Amino acid sequence: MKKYLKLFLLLLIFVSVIGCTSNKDDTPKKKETKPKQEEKVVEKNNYPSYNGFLKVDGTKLVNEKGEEFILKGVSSHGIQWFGNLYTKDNLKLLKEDWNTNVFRIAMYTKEGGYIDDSSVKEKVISLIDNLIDLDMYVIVDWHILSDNNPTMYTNESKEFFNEISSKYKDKPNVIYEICNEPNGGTTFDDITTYANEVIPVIRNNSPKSLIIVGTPTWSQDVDKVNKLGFDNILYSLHFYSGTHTEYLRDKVRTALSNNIPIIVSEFGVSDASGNGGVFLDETDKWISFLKENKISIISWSLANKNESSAILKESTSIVNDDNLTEAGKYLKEVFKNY
Ligand code: DCB
Repeated sequence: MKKYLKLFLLLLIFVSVIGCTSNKDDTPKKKETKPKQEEKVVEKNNYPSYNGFLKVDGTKLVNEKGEEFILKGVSSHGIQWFGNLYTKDNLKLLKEDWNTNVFRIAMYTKEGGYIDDSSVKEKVISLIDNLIDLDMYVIVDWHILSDNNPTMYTNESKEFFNEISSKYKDKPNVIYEICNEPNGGTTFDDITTYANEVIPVIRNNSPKSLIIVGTPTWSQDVDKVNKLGFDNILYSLHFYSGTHTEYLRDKVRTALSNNIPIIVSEFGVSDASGNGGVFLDETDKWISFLKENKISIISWSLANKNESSAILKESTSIVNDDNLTEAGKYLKEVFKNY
């Protein structure tokens, strides 16, 4: 026993001497680089429970405390087609493994969407409930597309947003995108006419809610925006890397210099059809530009359709690494580092 005690004491002395000599070295130490974390990248303070209602401050998004905040996440494809993919488990994977804090619900108005079949509203509500449970932000997107001018269904839109915004009036999670992509010659004046009808309906129920407004030419003409007379509005810029390049980033630069707050509520690594490519070099350029300007990003789309913008391989349904397409693998890394 004594022998062991002696050995132990010697060891103790040895260790403390080594400790002292190494402490004498006061040259700055290299920071330890943590091993790259593969899964579970949940960032503290990244979710609605901490940040509350988001606000627009100049061209930046801030949380309830006035701290800068960035939304990052994935958009659904049309919920009338791919609704079965948007399970709570998949949304949880997007939060925990992809480091996203928002999910966008693309509720098409035409093409079998809400105007054609109002029962898709029930899917929207159940998705919102799941996202609130998961402590994520959720964008409710009135996904106009073939109905190119939002004034075509102003009354239906008011009715829909009235119901949703009164149901979720106290929930900072819920963000309203009132017209996805005006196109077919729709002007910003048309959009203003529509917005001036719909925004007061939402704000009457939920005064602090954040609202996203689409811009002409499939939400590309952010340089043509004349600010609306409401607070806490973001204007959307959508891009598809195979089609939209530096000239569209120039429109963003113009908008920012006009003090227009921007969100990329939809982007794809494909061309503008949702297919072709993928165009990862051009997307890299977009992402570093947007990150530099602290602009929020939402990618198109969580689908298992045979098109290059879809993040899941055909006939798969769970958002795990085995099932990711090239777009999926790339986008996961984008969000983990954004
Ligand atoms: C937008 C739409 C979105 C569309 C994607 C890709 O449209 F917001 O709904 O998604 O960008 O085109 C695609 C799906 C397809 C589906 C098709 C119709 O990926 O699977 O068949 O919607 O529902 C854009 C964006 C940009 C331009 C044109 C469109 N552009 N567009 O620059 O010309 O005509 O759909």
